[in-house]
Amino acid sequence: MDKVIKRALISVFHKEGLQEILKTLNDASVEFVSTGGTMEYIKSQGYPCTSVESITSSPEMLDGRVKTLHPKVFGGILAIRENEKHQEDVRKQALPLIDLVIVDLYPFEETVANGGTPEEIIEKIDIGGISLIRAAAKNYKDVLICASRNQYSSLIGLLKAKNCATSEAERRTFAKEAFAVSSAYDTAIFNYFDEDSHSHLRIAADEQKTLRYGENPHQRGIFFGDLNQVFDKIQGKELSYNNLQDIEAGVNLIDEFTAPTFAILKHGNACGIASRGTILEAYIKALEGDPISAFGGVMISNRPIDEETAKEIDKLFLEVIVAPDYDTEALKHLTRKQNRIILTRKNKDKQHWQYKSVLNGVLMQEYDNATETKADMQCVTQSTPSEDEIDDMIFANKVVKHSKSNAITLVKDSQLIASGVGQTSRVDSLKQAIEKAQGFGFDLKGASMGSDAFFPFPDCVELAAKAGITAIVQPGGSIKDQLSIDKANELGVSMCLTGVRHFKH
Ligand code: 93A
Repeated sequence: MDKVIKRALISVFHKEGLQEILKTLNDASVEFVSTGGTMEYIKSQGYPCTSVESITSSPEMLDGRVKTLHPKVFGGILAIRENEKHQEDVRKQALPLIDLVIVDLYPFEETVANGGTPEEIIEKIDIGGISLIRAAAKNYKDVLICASRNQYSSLIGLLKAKNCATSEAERRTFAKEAFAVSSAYDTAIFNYFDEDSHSHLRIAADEQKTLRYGENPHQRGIFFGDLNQVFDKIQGKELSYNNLQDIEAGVNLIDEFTAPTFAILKHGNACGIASRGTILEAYIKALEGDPISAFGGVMISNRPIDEETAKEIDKLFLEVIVAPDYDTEALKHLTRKQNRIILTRKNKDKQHWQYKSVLNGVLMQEYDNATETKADMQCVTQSTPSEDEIDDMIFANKVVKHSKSNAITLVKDSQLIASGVGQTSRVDSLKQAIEKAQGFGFDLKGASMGSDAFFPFPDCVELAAKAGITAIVQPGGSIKDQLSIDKANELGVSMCLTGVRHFKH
């Protein structure tokens, strides 16, 4: 049933844009309650307005740091209308029920961007406003929240539609937006306080190393940073620009796995990776995934390399090997070729942010630290995956996360049997993967498949089933998810959705 707004609490930093909202509310006889500056503005527009101070019987204090932070205000927002106990408190404490909260927060980000002093910036951390937003959004069953002036036009539309009456679903949508505002606001504050952690860029500038060249010999390349913090180099030629990129991709990938796991990378993508009881078996299975691409690759192990494994690795031409340690006997084999770069990984610490230059600027984002486990595999098909298939789906999902988009991975028995990466269409990635797997003689019957993003059409499911794949993991989230689910049901394939997309470019 729709609820009608009777009282609105308005506390906004930017006053402009409120006129139509005030008129609409006033026409519906809504009472205005407001903080100092906002109240002055409302009155200047010719509307009556109750001050928050008169409700709380407490003056605004500490230069405005405390305006709305009072039980009378928050009680009036948080009280559940249908709860007898709450209503008893409302009566006892004479809480004025508030049905609509409109807030526009102190402009924290703008103050930082405009080069405000530390004092000015700190004063622009809104406390009361953010609490009003969260309280009203929490009690969306009774209260409508408008958490930013960016929402004024949708608010006007909503208020006008039913003469200031709103449904629970409408209030929930505004509550969702409100939490988006409050979380982005706090993230901006976090980023400001976290500023120091970007100082590694400056530190890195002190540790600067000219590389032989960039991605290609005609491009110059420099590395800013201190590799000695990360690796001990046992031997080998200078690390190249491309080696560094592949090693970065490799260590991020291998850190997803706890069982003995070996990965071989080319151009930032795994061409082979497997988990097994021993690192020797893992290496053999990783190589089997694509013995052709492995040539000249970057190899990463999450276990020390023993002599038997080193003997096998030594048969191959490889650029770089990274492992937590090497047995003395193993090194005798590995160091036979002097150019081979052998690194011991000594520090797994990863910075919080990653950077990329674009359009004469720098893009910065947090690393993709989301790793889905069994609990995240939501089965959406009639057919449910076996325990082995679930393990393989988790494995496929981890590898696809570290493969370039669009990416598809095919996994069987904790071994990558093929992937399709860097394609402009997902179905092409799948075709590539199937063709590769079959080309290397793999039987895809019973294989599991991972996809870094949802399927826009059911064609991938159809192709996968035709090739023998029996379990598929993908994030879901397409408006056409159901088409893929229906197709999986029709063809007897199990499908799990994780809800987490893993694009990588
Ligand atoms: O300093 S605050 O965090 N303390 C509060 O109790 C409080 N309540 C609302 N700032 C507070 N506000 C903010 O004041 C609102 O988010 C809004 O941006 C501003 C409106 O103040 P005025 O109506 O006095 O211009």
